[in-house]
Amino acid sequence: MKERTLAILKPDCLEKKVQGKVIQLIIDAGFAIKGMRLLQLSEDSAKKFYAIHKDRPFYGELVAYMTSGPVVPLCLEKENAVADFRKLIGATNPANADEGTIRKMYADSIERNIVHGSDSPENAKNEIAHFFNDSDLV
Ligand code: IDP
Ligand code: MG
Repeated sequence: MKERTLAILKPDCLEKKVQGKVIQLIIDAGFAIKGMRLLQLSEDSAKKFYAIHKDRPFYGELVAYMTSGPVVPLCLEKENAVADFRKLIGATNPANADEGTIRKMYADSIERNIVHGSDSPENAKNEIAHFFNDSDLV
C-alpha cells in the first residue's frame, strides 16, 4: 500500500546548491513527488514544526538554522515511504550515517544535516499538513 512522507531540503542543502542532486537521489530511490514548495520558514512556523523538540537544549539553534534561508518541503509517496525515506537519508548525525545515504554524502554535522524526513506515518500526516493542502498535492 502506498504511503506518504514529508521531506524538507534544509537551508544548508540550498546553500550548498545540491538540491538538484538530492531530488534526483529521491526520484532514483522510487519516490513520487506529490507536492513541492520553495519557501522561507517564519520563526513561528519553524517553532511549531519542531514543537516536539521544544524542551531539547538544541531547540533554539534548530529554529535559527531552519529559518536561516529558504527550504524545500516535499510530499513524497511510495510503498513504505516513511521507513524507506529514513533509510535513504541516514542517521541524524552524518558521522553515524551509512555509506550511500544522503546525509553521509552531503551533511556537515548533527545539526546541519541537509534533509528532514518524518519518523512515523502519523507524524508524516501532520507534517504534510503543515506545508500542503490536500488540493496542492498531485
Ligand atoms: P531527525 O531529523 O533525524 O529525525 P531529530 O532527533 O528529530 O532528528 O532532530 C531534529 C533535528 O534537530 C535534526 O535533524 C538536526 O537538524 C537537529 N538536531 C538533532 N539533534 C541535535 C543535537 O544534538 N544538536 C544540534 N542539533 C540537533
Ligand atoms: Mg525527527
